[in-house]
Amino acid sequence: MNNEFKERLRQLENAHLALITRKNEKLPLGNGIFDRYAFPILTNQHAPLIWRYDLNPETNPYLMERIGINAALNSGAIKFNDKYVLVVRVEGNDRKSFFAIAESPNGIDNFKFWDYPVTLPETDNPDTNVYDMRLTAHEDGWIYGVFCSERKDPNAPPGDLSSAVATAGITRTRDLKTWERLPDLRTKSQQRNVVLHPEFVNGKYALYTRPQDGFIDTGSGGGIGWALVDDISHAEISEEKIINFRYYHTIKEVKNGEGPHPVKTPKGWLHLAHGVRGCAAGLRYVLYLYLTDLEDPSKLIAEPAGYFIAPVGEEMVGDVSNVVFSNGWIADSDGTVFIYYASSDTRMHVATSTIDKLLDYCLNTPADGFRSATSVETLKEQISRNLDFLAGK
Ligand code: M1P
Repeated sequence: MNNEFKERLRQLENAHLALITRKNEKLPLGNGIFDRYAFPILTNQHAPLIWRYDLNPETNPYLMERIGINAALNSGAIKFNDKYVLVVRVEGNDRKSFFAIAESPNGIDNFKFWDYPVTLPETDNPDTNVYDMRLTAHEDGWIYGVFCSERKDPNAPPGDLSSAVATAGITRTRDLKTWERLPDLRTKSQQRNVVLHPEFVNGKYALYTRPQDGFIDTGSGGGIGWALVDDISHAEISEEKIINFRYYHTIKEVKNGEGPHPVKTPKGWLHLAHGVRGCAAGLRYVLYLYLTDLEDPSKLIAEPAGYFIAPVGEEMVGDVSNVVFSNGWIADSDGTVFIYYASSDTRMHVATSTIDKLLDYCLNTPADGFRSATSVETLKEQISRNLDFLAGK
């Protein structure tokens, strides 16, 4: 090993260790609903050196990166063996995504990837790309991972190398190490953002869906759907109903999708979702919350107007700019909620809140009145209440 190689390796190792052990800090003076943190929790640079470099000076004398990692994004999340565990969508420089596990002792920093990525079995129809896994520890005892499986559109005309078909792939595990692949979800339309509800409903598996006409466009797909399935090992949707609609001139005008599975709270099922609208800069993705009935998780009971989290600062820029996306959160037994979100399809962040705060936000933030005039009326009511209060009435 020559000195130059040795010195470069030493510097790479020091920089990597410093990055993955950096302490994260809660940013001061948030909006009272949730707190942001100073640093992303995972980036492409968090990927282990043993993934990216051939460390043998005989075969890599210049210590070049051999397998580049482009991004660490949309991660499923679960508390497992007392660790905060993410199933990260890692995207290589070759544009292929795969899943890899990163764990942290405290949920806000020191996330470290396991040595090997997830070996996800294929079906008879191999996936071209897999991404955005939602994890569900189901009451049947398995941990399920439902993800998007993307394949080239078999009906694309010759020369069209972009058209794709999105399907929900289903896998399950008990230890996050060995994964069993089940047949893909059978459904009439294309599907992304499919999420398994953690409890049986009427003795059946319940899925949040997002029916869409095309790979990017949801077309006539009206929003977040709900479907019951008899057998998860041969999951087929015969009936789907929309439970969270898209509306004109809202943050989810173009499309929306369920995030991770909802959290059960004393006041209902708390849902995190993404909403998409179009603008001159392209699509803008933000996160929003809604609450559904404890007895009937498909029944909406509250939905604040507008977004819960939108991209700010460096979050606004990346491979696909102006995007925040979440498919993982962890609710701890003390009521703390760790919200894991990706910015601009590039890096992962954490925000923290509590069940009490998120319920207060859902139940007491004004709903959308769908017109400028109704927004002004809502604002005037609050101003007037505040002025009365400040005047001591
Ligand atoms: O690029 C933003 C997001 O676009 C897609 O979201 P949706 O399914 O709502 O269209 C997904 O590909 C997602 O991975 C990505 O972050």
